[in-house]
Amino acid sequence: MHALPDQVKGMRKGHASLWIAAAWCAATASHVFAEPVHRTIIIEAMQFSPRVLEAHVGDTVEWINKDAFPHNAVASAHGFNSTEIAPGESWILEARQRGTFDYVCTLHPGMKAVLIVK
Ligand SMILES: [Cu+2]
Repeated sequence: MHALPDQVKGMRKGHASLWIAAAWCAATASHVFAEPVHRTIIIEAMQFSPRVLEAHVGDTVEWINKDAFPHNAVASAHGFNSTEIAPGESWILEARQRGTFDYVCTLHPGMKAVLIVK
C-alpha cells in the first residue's frame, strides 16, 4: 500500500509525456498531408490537356478520353500504364510516388505529356 502514491505519480508523468508526443505528431501530420485533390486530363483531338499537370502525392488524376477511338497513357520510366482507354471512358491514377513522369499514348506516339507529382 505504501507504494501506491508513487505508482500513481509515475503513471501521470508518463501520460503527460505521451500526450505531448501525440500533439506534436498531429501538428506535424497536418503540415505534411494536404487535402487530396481530384484532377482531370482531357484526351481530345489527339492531345492530352493540360500537357503538363502538377499534382501532389495522394491526389487522384483522371484521364478522360473524348475522342472516338482508344488512347492510353504510359509513362516509360517505371511510372504507370493505363492500358487502353476506350472512347468515352476514363482511367484514374492515385499519385503515390513523387517524380516527373513523361508519358505517351503508345497507339499514337506523337501524343506526349508530363505528370509532375510533388
Ligand atoms: Cu492515342
